[in-house]
Amino acid sequence: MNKVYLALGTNIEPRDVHLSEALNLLEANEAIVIEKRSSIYETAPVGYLDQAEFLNMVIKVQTLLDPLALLDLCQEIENKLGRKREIRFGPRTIDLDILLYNQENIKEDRLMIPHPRMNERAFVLVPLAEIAADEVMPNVDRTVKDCLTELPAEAIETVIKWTNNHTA
Ligand code: PH2
Ligand code: MG
Ligand code: MG
Repeated sequence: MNKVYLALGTNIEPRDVHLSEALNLLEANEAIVIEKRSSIYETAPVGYLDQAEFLNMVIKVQTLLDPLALLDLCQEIENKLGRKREIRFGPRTIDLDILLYNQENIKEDRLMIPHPRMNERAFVLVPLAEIAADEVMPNVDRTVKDCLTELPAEAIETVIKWTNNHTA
């Protein structure tokens, strides 16, 4: 079995429905078991600023899929949920990113693991630290918790636990 962390992000409504559908589709795959999930966070957009706020979360999965097969599955789920690739870093119904795959460092045309931008992103490190604070990032040999403390407080403050206030 392989231990993997995945990040989920969405900023097109209904955002919480897109998260649940992505989790259901992952779990429907017999080669994947979701072991842990972080809280859902509402986060300010990073990279391309003129867009709506995101919901982000991180999950831990056990899987028999190799990294590229897992990437294929993630992209298939993104497509099923109506993902359009228009603006880089722009609005999306769902984004599924592989953050860590065991302790492997992978550099292929289609896939880099650890995810190349995760260390700078509070919307990834805050939920990841909630479920995996002591996990080591094999590209920098430091724990998630340590990487998180290097981010500016202003960035961490834009990542806020989200609760669904919209159900009757
Ligand atoms: N994803 C991006 C670009 N910017 N900002 C937030 N807050 N959350 C995201 O998931 C996100 C982003 C590209 O994947
Ligand atoms: Mg992404
Ligand atoms: Mg992506």
